[in-house]
Amino acid sequence: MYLEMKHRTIVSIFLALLFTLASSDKTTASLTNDQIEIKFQTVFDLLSRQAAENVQLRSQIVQLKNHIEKQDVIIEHLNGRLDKLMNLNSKVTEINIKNRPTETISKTIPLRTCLDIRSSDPSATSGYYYVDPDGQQSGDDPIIVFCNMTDGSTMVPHDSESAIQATSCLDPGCYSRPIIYSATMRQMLALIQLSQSCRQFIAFDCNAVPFEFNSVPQAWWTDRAGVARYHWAGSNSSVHTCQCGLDDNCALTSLKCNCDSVAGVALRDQGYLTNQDQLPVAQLNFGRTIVPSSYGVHTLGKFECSGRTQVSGMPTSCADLWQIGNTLTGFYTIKGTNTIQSVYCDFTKLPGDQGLQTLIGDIDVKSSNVHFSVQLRTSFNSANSTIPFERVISNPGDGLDMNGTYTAPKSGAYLFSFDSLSNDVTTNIDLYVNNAFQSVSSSGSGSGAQTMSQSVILTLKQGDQVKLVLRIGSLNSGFSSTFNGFLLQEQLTL
Ligand SMILES: [Ca+2]
Repeated sequence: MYLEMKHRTIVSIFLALLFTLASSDKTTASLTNDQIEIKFQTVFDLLSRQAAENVQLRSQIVQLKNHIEKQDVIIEHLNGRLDKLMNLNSKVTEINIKNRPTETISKTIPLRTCLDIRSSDPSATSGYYYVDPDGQQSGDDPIIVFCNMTDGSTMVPHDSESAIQATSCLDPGCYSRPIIYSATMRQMLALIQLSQSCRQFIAFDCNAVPFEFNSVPQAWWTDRAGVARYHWAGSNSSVHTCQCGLDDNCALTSLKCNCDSVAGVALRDQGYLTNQDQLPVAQLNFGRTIVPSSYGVHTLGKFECSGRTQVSGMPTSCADLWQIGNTLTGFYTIKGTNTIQSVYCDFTKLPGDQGLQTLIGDIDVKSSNVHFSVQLRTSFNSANSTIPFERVISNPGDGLDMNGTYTAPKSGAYLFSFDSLSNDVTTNIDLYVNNAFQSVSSSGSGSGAQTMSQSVILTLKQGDQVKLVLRIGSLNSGFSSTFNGFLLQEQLTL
């Protein structure tokens, strides 16, 4: 369009010039033939240059068309690759679903660890599964992990498992690589709580790229709390070391890592980080990779946990209840010290978190019915003798024998009370526990019968014996003396 307009403009100028020359007698008359020829020549030169320019522009248009066609081919190729990637992604998803055990598909209730899956289905094969370490219907959504069914370990994938070369830079830790896991930190913390041990493999292929140079750290990894760590194997975070340092077989015996030798040859450090108070690795930092021939390539394994913490015996805390599968917040019963306790468990928290457990109190639980109530039928005045209570109102378990001695069937706190009617003499009744004096009930020496009573709470062990002894005086007949006792709170043997 632009060319066409330009061409038309030139032609119009040419025609206007001809018209001017032809129509103006004065102009025609005033111009010589030579002058006219020069003007015509100028116009023809202008047209010739314009024609050449048109040819050049047409060539550029052709080039642009070719370029656009090439771009279309590239776009078509990229669309094809995108389709392939999408197909691959859908196949991976399909494989993951197929690898899930039947029960998780049919019930959509993922188990908590791979070990749990293997326990529920010993034929389950290694692959990707959904698990929910912090419990179903609680906390975070289920996560997808790789289950190694050989040992039942649960392996959490992340975005930095392949070998990745650190980009070149000079300063310590100038290269930084945050690790993005397929699970939330809460789910990984729950997995740690459920597991006997956790670890993470890390390898560094190096050529003149040290972890530490002239005692200055050049590289570190960051733990889950954001703390920089300088050990590359084991669990001891107080030292800078690699596996060869732990094994005492590094390239230079004076150093603790092969790569720290800064030799111009390919070296490798690798090992497992095992401190589960620090794992998983949250970030990697390397530096001093600026030398043209140097390189550092890191490889970080999945975060893997194995084994299952066990709760032996009865649960004694909300943490125990969580370990054995309770994950819904609410009131629960746990074993206390010789008692049964009611607690409130807030399972939005994990074991180790503040506020997981709130003690409500002891629950009044007795392992059996323990009480007695007996009466004296006849008058009794044998000094320093155990008072026999012949009439038994209640005595489950036969704790009180016919001689008047009560043997505690359970350990715990007991309430004893006795009420008597003395004859008109001074009367003292002593209470003994295992033949040791504990308390006395007395009546004065006034005329006529007098009432006397006492109550006492005693903590007894199973088998302790309690009896009432008439020290002096006389007790009235006719069921006017009563001896009662019952177990207030049992010291449970759990
Ligand atoms: Ca959950």
